[in-house]
Amino acid sequence: MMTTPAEPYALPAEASVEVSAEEHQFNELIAADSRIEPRDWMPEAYRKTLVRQISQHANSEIIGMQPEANWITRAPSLKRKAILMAKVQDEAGHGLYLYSAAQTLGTSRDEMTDALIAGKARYSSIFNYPSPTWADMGAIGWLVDGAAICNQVPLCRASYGPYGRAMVRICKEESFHQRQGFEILLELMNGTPAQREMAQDAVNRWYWPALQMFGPPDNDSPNSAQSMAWNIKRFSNDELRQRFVGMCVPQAEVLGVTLPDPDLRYNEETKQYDMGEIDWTEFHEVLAGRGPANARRLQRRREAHEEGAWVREAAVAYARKQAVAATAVA
Ligand code: FAQ
Repeated sequence: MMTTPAEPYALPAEASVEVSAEEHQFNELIAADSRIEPRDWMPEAYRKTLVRQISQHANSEIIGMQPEANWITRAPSLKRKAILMAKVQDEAGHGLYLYSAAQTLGTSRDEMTDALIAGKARYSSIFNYPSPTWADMGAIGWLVDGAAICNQVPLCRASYGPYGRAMVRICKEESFHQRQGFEILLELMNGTPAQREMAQDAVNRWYWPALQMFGPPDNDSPNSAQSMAWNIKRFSNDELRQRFVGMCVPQAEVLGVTLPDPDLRYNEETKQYDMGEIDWTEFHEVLAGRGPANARRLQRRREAHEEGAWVREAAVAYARKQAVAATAVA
């Protein structure tokens, strides 16, 4: 047993706490900004935080397929349809990498799926908004994937190895998603007055929910401090939100759209954009299940799960058959 003078997570300054050798090693790895792997010992609270964040993230990717899947059959051209299908399939893949990363922490995919379809698990607030027009495909790609990249690039350096490595691939694909959304909006903004109006309307509806994706303000974010001390999160919710707004402004100028915040202005002193008040009441309503599309999203997820039961059964039967065949050969 030994004592550690500098713990990576908050302890009273004068506390002298006995920690086990394995906990000491964990602390050293975090302090050295190294990776924690599934074989390594980790505090239960670290494991729990990761399962919480990674499973919510996986759920978001899976539920996040719905607003765009809504437009696959109605995409305005074959090319647009092919691109949109590829994007929605990418989101399914992201969900799978993330569920796999969470499984390395000892939580089964079935547990995570059951919690999601029972309405007990979180997923990102952003996917509880409807996508009534084609321009929503542009706004989702530009703003939602844009916010996702801003939030997720730092997660490529998350201290938990399987999560950080999954994020590297996810971020590459999200970059393509963001560009395709930007390009849809650009084409609409170069189109007819009705198309320009449709693009602006979509930006108006998605801008504020996209800012809410970064989570509550820092002074109301119970998990941030500990997650940052453990090198899971690298920046606070407000820092990333601010960075995102700074990225959106010049891109909105290129597009010719107006960001729907009358208080948005550059502050020469801080060298950042001051922004208007975010509607946190709306955010909490959506988190409580009372957003515009929460019920519909969960209902669809449940149906898809039930409709896919035969595929799971067939896969299990096939695996059994393969195992029997392998034993027979051996
Ligand atoms: N929605 O203490 P904090 C995507 C919850 S993927 C719902 O600040 P934390 C790709 C939070 O869980 C989008 N809940 O929490 C795509 C916590 O509740 P809990 C998903 C939210 O974890 C694009 C409570 O509030 N991305 O878009 C939200 O330190 C297009 C207190 O919050 C990720 O999941 C929210 N917006 O920070 C797919 C990224 N914000 O668990 C398809 C990874 C907060 O205590 C189409 N996650 N909450 O009951 C993260 O970076 C973090 O978990 C945050 C929240 C930043 C989301």
